[in-house]
Amino acid sequence: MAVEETLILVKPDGVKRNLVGEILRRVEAKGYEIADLRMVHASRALLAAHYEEHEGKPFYEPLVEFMSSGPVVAIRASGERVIEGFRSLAGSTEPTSAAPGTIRGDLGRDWGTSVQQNLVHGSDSTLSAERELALWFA
Ligand code: IDP
Ligand code: MG
Repeated sequence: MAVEETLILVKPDGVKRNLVGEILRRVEAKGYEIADLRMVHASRALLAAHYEEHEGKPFYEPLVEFMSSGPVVAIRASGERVIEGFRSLAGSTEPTSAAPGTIRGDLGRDWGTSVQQNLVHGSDSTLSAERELALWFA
């Protein structure tokens, strides 16, 4: 297995709740390397490109709105199977039912905004990782 890179985002809820350090801690504790990191107040254009697969879905507009509501922290993480590994650390999409031990399961819940505020994003494939890293670390 080759060393991979993935894009992790600490979403605006994670930044507002001062969980950047806790999330980075979990990534580092797992043994992944933080290869690059920046804080970004994302433009609509960047978010539209990032979430292009979700365009037209009912949650798309509110999601883009939420993601532009404050700064996010973009992280280039690297390591053996880090794409799958970070998705596992993050937990399933819905924070209320995400497994304990995961970022979303331990730190997130339903804030009345159904699923949307789930603290982190992680690329879901090598293709997405390449595409997303190019967007956020242009
Ligand atoms: P993922 O982040 O676990 O890969 P995706 O299905 O790719 O989940 O959805 C992207 C993001 O869109 C989610 O992380 C969440 O913030 C938001 N989202 C997904 N499904 C819903 C929904 O049904 N309602 C509101 N927001 C949603
Ligand atoms: Mg996704």
